[in-house]
Amino acid sequence: MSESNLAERSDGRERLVSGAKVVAQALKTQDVNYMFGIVGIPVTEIALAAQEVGIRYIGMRNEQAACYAASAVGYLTGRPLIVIGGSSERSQETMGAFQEFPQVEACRLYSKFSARPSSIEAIPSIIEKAVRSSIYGRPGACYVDIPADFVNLQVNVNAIRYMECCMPPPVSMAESSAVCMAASVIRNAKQPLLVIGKGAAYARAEESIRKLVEQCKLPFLPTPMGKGVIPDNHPNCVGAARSRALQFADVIVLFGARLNWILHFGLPPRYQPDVKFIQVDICAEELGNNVRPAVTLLGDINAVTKQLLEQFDKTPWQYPPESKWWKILREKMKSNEALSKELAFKKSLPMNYYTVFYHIQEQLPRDCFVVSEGANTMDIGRTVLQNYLPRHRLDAGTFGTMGVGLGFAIASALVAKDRNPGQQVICVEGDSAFGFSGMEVETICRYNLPIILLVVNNNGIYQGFDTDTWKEMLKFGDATTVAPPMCLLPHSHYEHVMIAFGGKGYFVQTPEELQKSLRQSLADTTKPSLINIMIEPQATRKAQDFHWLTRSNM
Ligand SMILES: Cc1ncc(C[n+]2csc(CCOP(=O)(O)OP(=O)(O)O)c2C)c(N)n1
Ligand SMILES: [Mg+2]
Repeated sequence: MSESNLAERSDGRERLVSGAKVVAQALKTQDVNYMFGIVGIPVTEIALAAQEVGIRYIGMRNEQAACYAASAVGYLTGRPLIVIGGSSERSQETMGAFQEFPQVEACRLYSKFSARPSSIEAIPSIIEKAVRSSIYGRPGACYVDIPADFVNLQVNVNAIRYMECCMPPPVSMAESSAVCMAASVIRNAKQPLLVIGKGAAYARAEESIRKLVEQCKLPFLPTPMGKGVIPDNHPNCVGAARSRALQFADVIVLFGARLNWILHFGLPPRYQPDVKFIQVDICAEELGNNVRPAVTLLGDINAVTKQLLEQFDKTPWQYPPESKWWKILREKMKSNEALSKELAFKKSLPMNYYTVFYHIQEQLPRDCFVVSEGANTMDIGRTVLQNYLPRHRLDAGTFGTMGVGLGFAIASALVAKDRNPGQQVICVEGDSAFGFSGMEVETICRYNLPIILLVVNNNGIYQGFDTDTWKEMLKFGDATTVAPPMCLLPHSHYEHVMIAFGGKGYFVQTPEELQKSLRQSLADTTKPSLINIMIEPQATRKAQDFHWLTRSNM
């Protein structure tokens, strides 16, 4: 029966349902619990319908930030990002309809699944496919296109068949001969290292990996978002000797960590030319990428780690704690930590990055979420700020995308509110990074989320000018021709953005002011706050062993 026939029969005898309601109900049935967006024609009704079926709707100020927030909820809850786009009416296609664009084709490049349901009746199955595709295998975003005319079109309720919630992703395990081989390579290692990546965090492999580390007494190194899978203060964590550990290890086991730029592609001079990599990954295409691995273990990281543990249960083995390797790593950690402390304790003003992070770390609640973005701000912050729980650090990650921070913080705060009330979110932003999604401060205030924003303000991107230098510079010409491209307006009062929407704002220039404002912000859980921390505009990170290959200034 054609849709127009069904619509004509809306005479009260038939129970009708709109396309918007079908979308909402189909999402709810697939266990989608949060929706982020901005409404407008034609999608307003979808947001309303979502609220009606019990999905939490969070209105954001920018679609980008909405996507970042939804992707962070996906990381935290295991229900990755499904993008729903309202598109033009089908009958106007190719005619130049309002906002007409080939969205399904455009999204195909960026998503695992991109489709437009052919009818309202097809919506539930397309949404089930999108949700299933997003969580099976390597997780990733999916796109569902909803033509404008579907939103308000009514169809007979009985014509809609909601798909049951898709099954959780099937758990795959590695081939047993490969597991034996991996165990043997580890046993024969002289300078072993485990690298714990974001994949391990997503796979919730914390218990099994910790068991492996402790049972075999192996050193481990977390990647930025692998931090917290095992606490940073665990005695086997060699995070403070990162370059040394990567450079001299002879066997490296990668748990859900890609050999991309963050791990310097697995290539010399950052690694030994004959280093043996053991890759544990959910994604087959990742195995053997950039290097020829000694062993590949394809499967769910938690399940595969348990397989490895079985080997070491059968024939127990420990890496000797008094080895030369441990001595090298411990010495390097000690000297690096001493260097950071020395910088942190410098009394000069304006403060440097290390001083700022040292004081933040002193007060950081152990169970808080730490969100961060920026260049120096994120890189240095990561080395000082500790994570004690898995999936509690969210940063700009592999893509180094600035603008993610506030969306990530909003997502973390919502999940915290639902699962663990009272848990706080600390969002450490460079002043440039903050600017990308700064208007989301209004969103934070509107939903009164327990977020403390810390803007580490050096008046620029990597570096900036102080007020006097800025003024001097302007004597030489118009800012568009003389201002260095990294410079932002000096002495900006970002805290007023928070005050504008009813939150608390602080402007701090000394360690004492920082301590005090942070203490107050942490204590006042009734309001979000923003602390604008002025630092030395020319401050940088300490000298790196491998500066030329550190693409940290994305
Ligand atoms: C979307 C996007 N645009 C631009 C960049 C280039 N970029 C890299 S870091 C950065 C900002 C760094 O400045 P800030 O956040 O103030 O941190 P700082 O290094 O000054 O501490 C920018 C703009 C990027 N990574 N992503
Ligand atoms: Mg900056």
